[in-house]
Amino acid sequence: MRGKSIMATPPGIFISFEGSEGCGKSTQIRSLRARLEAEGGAVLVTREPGGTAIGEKIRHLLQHDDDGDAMCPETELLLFTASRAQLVREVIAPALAEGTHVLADRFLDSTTVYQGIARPLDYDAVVRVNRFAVGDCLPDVTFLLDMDSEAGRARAKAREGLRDRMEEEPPEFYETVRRGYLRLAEEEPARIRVLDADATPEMLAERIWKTLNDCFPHGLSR
Ligand code: T5A
Repeated sequence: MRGKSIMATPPGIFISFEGSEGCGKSTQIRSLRARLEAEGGAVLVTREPGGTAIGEKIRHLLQHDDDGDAMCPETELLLFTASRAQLVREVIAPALAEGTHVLADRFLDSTTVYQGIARPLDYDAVVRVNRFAVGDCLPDVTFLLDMDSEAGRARAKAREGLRDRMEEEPPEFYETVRRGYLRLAEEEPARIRVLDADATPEMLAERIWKTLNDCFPHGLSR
């Protein structure tokens, strides 16, 4: 039982959210955070790239800095995974160890799909670099919010914001991303749960909550 001083604190649950641009990850993370906190859970939200001082600098270079235009795919891969390596050791692993649930807005599946499938890089090499960066810190559950990639981009573009280099690819790139995610979900159906992101935010939130309760029938502590 959580909170008994004579017992070790059970680790938090690690939940990642994946999908192409504008699929609603941040919206669902906000809902789930509120629900978990209402149940008394401690919750940490992370976003990638970023989430540490080093990671935020990498994020700027990867997404917003005009110097990033010259970036080759190998450098892009190493920067995304460098940001994640720092986030895992500085933030995610310590939080899980003290019993905090972690909700990650993107994690290693983003790299597998964007760099390993959509970019012209060797897939097996990307998987190896990915695993090296995170060690044994892997999500317990991943929600893949799946929707038409152009409809998702239209949602994302409707918002004002900084220039994002990663959102300037041709439509085929994002279609490849979508198919790549679905392929991963077929390979790992126990971890990656696919949800139709065209549903209303409220319906999606209910499906996420039900799935989590099915995955952790004895409560959201272990
Ligand atoms: N990347 C990232 C890599 O290439 N490799 C990697 O390893 C990693 C980690 C990150 C970029 O970097 C790439 C992938 C990305 O290109 P980002 O700035 O973090 O980019 O942006 P995204 O992750 O793409 O997220 P977005 O902020 O664009 O979208 P979200 O969080 O999925 O969506 P959200 O919740 O902000 O919603 C978008 C809009 O849709 C509405 C919301 O109100 C909002 O206006 N909305 C809905 N509308 C209708 N129905 C629903 N169900 C809705 N849910 C939300």
